[in-house]
Amino acid sequence: MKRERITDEHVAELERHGYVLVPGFLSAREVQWCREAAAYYFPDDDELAAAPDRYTNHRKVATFPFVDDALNRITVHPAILRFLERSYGTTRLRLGESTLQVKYGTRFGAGDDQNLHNDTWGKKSLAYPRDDGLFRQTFMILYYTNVMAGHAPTFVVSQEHTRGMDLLTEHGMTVRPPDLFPELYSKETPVHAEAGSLLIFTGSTLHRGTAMTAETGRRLVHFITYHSAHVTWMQDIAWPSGERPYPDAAALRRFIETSSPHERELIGFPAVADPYWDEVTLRGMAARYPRMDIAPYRKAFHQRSKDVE
Ligand SMILES: O=C(O)CCC(=O)C(=O)O
Repeated sequence: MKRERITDEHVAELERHGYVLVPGFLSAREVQWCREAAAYYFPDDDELAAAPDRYTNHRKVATFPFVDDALNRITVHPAILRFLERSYGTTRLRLGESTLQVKYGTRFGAGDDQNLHNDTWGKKSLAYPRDDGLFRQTFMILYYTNVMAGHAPTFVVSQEHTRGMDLLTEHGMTVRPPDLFPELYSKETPVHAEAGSLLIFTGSTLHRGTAMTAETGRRLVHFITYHSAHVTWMQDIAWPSGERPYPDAAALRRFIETSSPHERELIGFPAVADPYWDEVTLRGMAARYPRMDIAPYRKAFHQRSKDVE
């Protein structure tokens, strides 16, 4: 049997510290594909230096579904899904976020250091969060460039120093500024990661992003977040629903057409066995997504219809 890319040792470290780095999670080829796919959105730093006027106000983030499929496939990477299924004890998972971000060296201007914070609330949550079992949100950062000192490493604080700490400060904040919490900053460590490494951390783990301090170069990372489908009160993505003029609507259609039923479920698409499927929705879906294999949904619907006869 092939060894899992995210091993039991990684999982044990995640439980102990609240974070774990998995070096070499992606192969060099996968990293190359993702960098090439990211070129659709962001120039590399030499290109930016050569033609800065062309990139005035250019975007620094891009979100799923991506125009180039390599980044969509990485979002549902089987090794990530197997790790999550083992952690949650279910295959019923939901994608919370898949966002690409770039930072450039100081020759293009200074960036910002974040304060230590936790992400338990994700981007939004209707309810007070929990960071255990089915309620946990799992956060991941895939590094597509080498992120060493000067290249904006993520800083983390091991939960060995923070376990049991309230998720909110007395002022109701998830953010802990250095003047109020200097002892936490004395415990933080930078995550130095080679391209292809994966950082996994839990919602209650204190961490922060930092600015590039190197003059040249860029940092390209991919934030991917999942939670169990049980947790319906947090972090859903607003999908592009019209075809035009949005290129991401076409990208979403392509993702749906080329994915398995299970992969579609990860973004909230109705499952094969869902009572949503009937003659009308089968026809509508086939028209909306002409290249999608509708057969598994049709088969399950006919089976259900026979069962009630
Ligand atoms: O970019 C990073 O290394 C961490 C970013 C982060 O913590 C955030 O945006 O909340």
